[in-house]
Amino acid sequence: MKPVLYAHPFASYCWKVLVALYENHTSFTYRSLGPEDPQAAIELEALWPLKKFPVLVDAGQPVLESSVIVEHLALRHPGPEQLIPADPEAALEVRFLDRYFDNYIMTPMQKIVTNQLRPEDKRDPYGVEEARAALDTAYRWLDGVMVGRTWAVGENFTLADCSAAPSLFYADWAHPIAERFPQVRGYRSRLLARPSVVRVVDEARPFRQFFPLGAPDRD
Ligand SMILES: N[C@@H](CCC(=O)N[C@@H](CS)C(=O)NCC(=O)O)C(=O)O
Repeated sequence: MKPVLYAHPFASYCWKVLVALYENHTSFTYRSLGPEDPQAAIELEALWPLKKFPVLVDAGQPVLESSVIVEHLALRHPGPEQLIPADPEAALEVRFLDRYFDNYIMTPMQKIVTNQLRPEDKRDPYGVEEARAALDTAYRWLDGVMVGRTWAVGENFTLADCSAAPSLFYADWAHPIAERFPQVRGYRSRLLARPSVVRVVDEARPFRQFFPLGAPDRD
């Protein structure tokens, strides 16, 4: 039986898993969490009361959290792209960078975006200022790391790149990656040229009008 993915095409954490699925041409059933399938949201809540997505159901078992889903796919549905290296030391670096993109790029990016969704009198400009400063620090550190690397941990595309793609895509929209970070800008461009990422970006295009800060006319 094919795994079932509850996800939305515009949702950043869903991209992480979709990129992994597309990298390995893994067959799955896509339950899109939109008005066209209200039952999908009901099922999601029954699977995961926190209602966070993506959620994968494989062989009848829910698999929760995007990074764990990618690890699960690598174990149960391996393909030509080894998204978790066999070498345990290399795997540690991949997992660290996956955490880096989630915690230090995605989280401050989401702070800026969700602030915009709040009623005007409930916004948090100081928190947004802090998030922008945190992103600049995260870009600066990553700029040093990416010198001489094609992908996050070297020459092979991994889980860390699956995380980097959505986090750098949307972070650059929320708080542009400055020209003084050429390695990060170059890495983002390489990610956006990767066929699996081209596919998720294209699938998300119809929803760009809903980007709370206004989507830029690029990418
Ligand atoms: N740590 C979770 C984060 C998932 C997450 O925050 N997903 C967003 C969509 S990108 C979501 O569920 N948003 C709806 C909500 O927060 O209620 C993961 O890695 O799967």
